[in-house]
Amino acid sequence: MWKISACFLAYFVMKACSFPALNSTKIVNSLYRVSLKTGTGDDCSMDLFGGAFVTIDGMKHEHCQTPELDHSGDDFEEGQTDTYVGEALGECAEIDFTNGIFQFTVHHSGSDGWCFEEGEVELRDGTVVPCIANTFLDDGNEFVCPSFKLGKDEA
Ligand SMILES: [Ca+2]
Ligand SMILES: [Ca+2]
Repeated sequence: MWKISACFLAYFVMKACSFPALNSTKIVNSLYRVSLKTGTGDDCSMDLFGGAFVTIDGMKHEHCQTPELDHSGDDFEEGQTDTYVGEALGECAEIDFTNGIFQFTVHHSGSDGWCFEEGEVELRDGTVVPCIANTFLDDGNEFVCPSFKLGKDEA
């Protein structure tokens, strides 16, 4: 009998303790990954004088902007796909896109032009939004990549 009561007690203690823990584990559907592919050809790569960053617009008008994208290797070389995750995404790694994203925009900065061939963003819920660009960006040009996926249920 004593054993059963102790079990009940332990059960309720565990229940009581687990509630605050569950509440603090908020699932945020933020940006998980950005991948950008650089094309090949004249002036396609970028070095010191060119850069790129991404802005994202959510279905519920959420908005975020990454810092200038920079990973530990040499970014934006011809034919190379650069992938950015974690701290490289700045506030975009925190902002919650609850209903997914409406579009993302790839922005160029600086005076070294860049061949933006294709890109892809991935949210924490696994939604991947691909974008075929095949364009040349220079001097602050931008390219808008629409998302035709309304949500993971419709996919
Ligand atoms: Ca260039
Ligand atoms: Ca780098």
